[in-house]
Amino acid sequence: MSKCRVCEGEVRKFFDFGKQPLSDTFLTEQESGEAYHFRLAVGLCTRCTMVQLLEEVPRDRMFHHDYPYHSSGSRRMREHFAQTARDLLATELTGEDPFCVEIGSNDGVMLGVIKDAGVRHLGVEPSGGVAELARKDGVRVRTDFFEETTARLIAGEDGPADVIYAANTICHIPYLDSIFRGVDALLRPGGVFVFEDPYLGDIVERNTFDQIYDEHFFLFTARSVRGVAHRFGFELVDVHRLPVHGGEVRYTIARRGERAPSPAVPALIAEETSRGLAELGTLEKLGDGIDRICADLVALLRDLRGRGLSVAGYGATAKSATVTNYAGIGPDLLPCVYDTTPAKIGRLMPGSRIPIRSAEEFGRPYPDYAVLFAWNHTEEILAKEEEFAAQGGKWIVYVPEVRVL
Ligand code: DWN
Ligand code: SAH
Ligand code: ZN
Repeated sequence: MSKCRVCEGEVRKFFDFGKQPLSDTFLTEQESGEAYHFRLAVGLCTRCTMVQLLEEVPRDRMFHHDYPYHSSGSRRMREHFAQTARDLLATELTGEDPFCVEIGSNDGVMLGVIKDAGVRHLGVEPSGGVAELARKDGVRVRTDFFEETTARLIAGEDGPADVIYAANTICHIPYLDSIFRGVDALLRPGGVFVFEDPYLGDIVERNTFDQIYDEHFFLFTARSVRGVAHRFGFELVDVHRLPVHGGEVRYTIARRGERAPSPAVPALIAEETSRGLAELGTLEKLGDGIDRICADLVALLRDLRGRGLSVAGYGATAKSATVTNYAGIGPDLLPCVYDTTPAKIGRLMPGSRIPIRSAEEFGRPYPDYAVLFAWNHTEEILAKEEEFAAQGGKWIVYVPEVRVL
């Protein structure tokens, strides 16, 4: 039995992927296969309904100078964050000399737009390499983990924040108590804490089990977020479903009593209840889908290889580590994966040790089939690589089920 990271209640496991490598550690050919492994298992807190991993990976093993993910690698995500910045500027950053803090600002994709508007800002980003990229664009960044102590230091140096924003970061942080105490120390009265993360409702609906990996410690629902906010004197005052990264929710949180909650909050929680998202039985059914998808994908790859057809992967995503390692897909079934990220090219996929090549080499020559590991960027990638399909190439997707497009 494992204890809930939020309320110390009992966490009941509903799926176990066994030992897994870190999803964003890309070794070179020369480095041995003896990489760090941890047990990737996920469960539901029977008391506060928070869905979470059972084992925590030490944060410095994941988020360090060489963290490879660049948020700006997708055009759609650049547009999404530019729109987010414009919305925050128009709604929350309207007072005199407003101040915006972003937790997990990565390469500055969102804060760059806040900076261009001439608004005071600060990114808090422990991964030094991506923080440096943001600085090169003129974004102010503190290379640090956001937590209570950091928040108090920022409040002392820069004063209170009008908005504290985070995308795809709060679900990465097991120590939510320190986060909320930090937000309380830094947020001005009447300010908001806004964050967006993958939504358990979408993961269950579309079988996107590869959203489960080391960095995604929590899989949130409106109900579980409302609960954790409440514990620390805050209130969930708004929710918005977002189409990015396969389905997310943006949560708006204010100090209790400061803002009236939108009807969207109880409406989404009622929907979650009717779908049984806080019931072990519902979540256990995910497992049937995971095993079926992995078996179908391996069978398809074996069949294609057996017929002498060439297959490659597209997008060395963090998510794909869960798929390749749980399904047992190695270079024999999938000889290489193409990706645009400089820090991944020429290295090996975690665990499976499948070589990664530059996406520029994708057409030299095209494989017969390509597994779209970056399925959350389907529209963007299919448009960019239209020549692949035009020349008879076929895309393989595996969520919500294995399918040749
Ligand atoms: O939560 C997280 C999200 C925001 O980013 C982090 N924990 C880690 C990371 O997860 P991911 O690696 O699964 O994210 P993406 O955005 O699905 O990764 C896309 C990958 O595909 C990148 O390595 C870049 C690559 N790519 C590409 O080669 N060609 C992406 C696009 C759009 C392309 O056209
Ligand atoms: N916000 C970006 C990056 C998401 S990747 C986007 O949506 O694309 C997650 C980021 O969170 C990484 O850049 C990682 O270094 C950062 N991170 C992890 N723990 C953190 C913490 N305690 N405080 C601030 N950033 C953190
Ligand atoms: Zn709990």
